[in-house]
Amino acid sequence: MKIIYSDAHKAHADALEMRGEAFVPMAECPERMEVILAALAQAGLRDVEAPEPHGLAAAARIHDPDFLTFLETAYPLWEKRHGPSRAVFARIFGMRGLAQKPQMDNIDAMLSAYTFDIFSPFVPGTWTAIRSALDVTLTAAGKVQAGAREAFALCRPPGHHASGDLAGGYCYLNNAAIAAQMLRDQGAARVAILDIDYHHGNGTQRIFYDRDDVLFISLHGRPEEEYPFLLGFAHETGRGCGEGFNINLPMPPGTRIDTYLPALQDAAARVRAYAPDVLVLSLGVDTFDGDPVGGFCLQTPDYLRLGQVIAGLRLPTLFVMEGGYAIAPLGQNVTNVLTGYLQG
Ligand code: SP5
Ligand code: ZN
Repeated sequence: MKIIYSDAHKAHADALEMRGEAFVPMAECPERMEVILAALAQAGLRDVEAPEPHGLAAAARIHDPDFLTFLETAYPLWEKRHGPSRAVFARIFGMRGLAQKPQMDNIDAMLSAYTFDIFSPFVPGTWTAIRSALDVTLTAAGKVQAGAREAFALCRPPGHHASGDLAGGYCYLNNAAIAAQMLRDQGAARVAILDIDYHHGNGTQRIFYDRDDVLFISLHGRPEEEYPFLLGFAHETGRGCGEGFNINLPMPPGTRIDTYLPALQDAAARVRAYAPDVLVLSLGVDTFDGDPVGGFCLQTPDYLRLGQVIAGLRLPTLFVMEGGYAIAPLGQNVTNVLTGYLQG
């Protein structure tokens, strides 16, 4: 399995997030990639390649041009106006229904317009890391497009909470969505995105909600009690010609493999019925028992079974890294999905 990876993500580091009433180091940290790489190598998955540099054209197919400018200029604009900061984020959020465009030199207004929570902070290296995740994802997508059976985009920051013009939930660019669109643009008639991160992929859902050429299926913690709260309900099934092509499979807190696996098999059956040319797998392992940000109870060996179900689809598969924050077992959990897939 080709693994695409770049060290450039390390520039997005030392940020803070709110946990309870305190600011703590962000769970979405550079060490995540280190432990994943180490566990992959241990398992013999050593075919690691650097990404090719890509421009922003593929990202612009999904994201608003002013939003891209915002991501690039957020930290420097903040520093110019307010001085250095450990974690730049909004104090005020967009006011519903006004649809005001921010002035693109007013960082306070831009943060209000282009973020939906305080979990996507900007530090000096954030844009560098965002670009590297884009390059990693597009390079891996290119391998699949060129005929590879599978490829793994080992990237951060993750992407599935980000939509066309909103960052949030550790996410800035929606890597998986950009890859899916790129695969469509390069000739795939239908693309399925299967999102197994613990959190609902609200950004990806929103991006493809009105479309029937990209099927989106998400397994996640119920929005009644879990982030992002406002989206991810089972009754959200798509709109217009996209009706029936958005599938949410929410599950209760404490969900174990005996509940999870049938839901995943259900999802796999829906993917099979759709008969896509290619599968994009939003790979989060924050479903792990003991993940500091998640609320499910999957165990390390369970991830082999997840990989086997995905393999059973026999589709060209692009794995794109999303969440997973329990550092010690993270590497093995990710590796098990991939080895389960390779054995399946
Ligand atoms: C990509 C990804 O996994 N993003 C997750 C963003 C979640 N951020 C919100 C964190 C809310 C903290 N809830 C703590 C629950 C402890 N069980
Ligand atoms: Zn997550």
